[in-house]
Amino acid sequence: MKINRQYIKHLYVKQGDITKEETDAIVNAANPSLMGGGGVDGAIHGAAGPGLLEECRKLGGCGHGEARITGGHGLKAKYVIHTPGPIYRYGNSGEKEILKNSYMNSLLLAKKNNIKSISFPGISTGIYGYPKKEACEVAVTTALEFMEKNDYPLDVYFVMFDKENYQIYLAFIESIK
Ligand code: AR6
Repeated sequence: MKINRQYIKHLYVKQGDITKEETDAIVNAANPSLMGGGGVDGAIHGAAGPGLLEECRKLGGCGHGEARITGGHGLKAKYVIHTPGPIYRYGNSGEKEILKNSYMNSLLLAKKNNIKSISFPGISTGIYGYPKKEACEVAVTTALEFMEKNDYPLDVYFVMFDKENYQIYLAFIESIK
């Protein structure tokens, strides 16, 4: 795995509730309907209020690994980027590629909208069942690859709800420094 160390200083790891973040954008681990759900999706819609669902309804859905952007409505973040990650089965159905696409497409949308700071949850590591350590490696390496390829060093916050994920991110980033 090739690591681009130059951009590691733009990565931050936090433990907490992503709906409280004040970055320009927060990312929602959505499902393809974009009509809300459980987990972080439910928390984001709950905190943003009904205007978010109304805006999402007009988008007409989103494939796994793709991303869509809306306003933040009642959130502190100006934007929400919605991306359905892969549903993890046995790891041999393209899950890694789809997860990478979720991070890459979210970051490309961030660049397109001049977003300078973004918060990600651990996409697919809840209800969708992706193994946490493997998901962390995809998240971190894709963020670094994005910054290098696009020469767009935005601040990327990984906001982990659970302690296990938080510690996995801290350890992985430390290990690649
Ligand atoms: N802030 C940050 N992270 C959170 C929060 C929060 N408030 N709440 C949960 N997490 P999940 P998925 C973490 O299940 O696996 C929804 O129903 C959680 O601990 O929310 O991508 C959608 O509509 C976990 O590490 O998303 C889809 O149907 C991570 O967020 C499906 O779940 C992702 O867990 C998507 O499943």
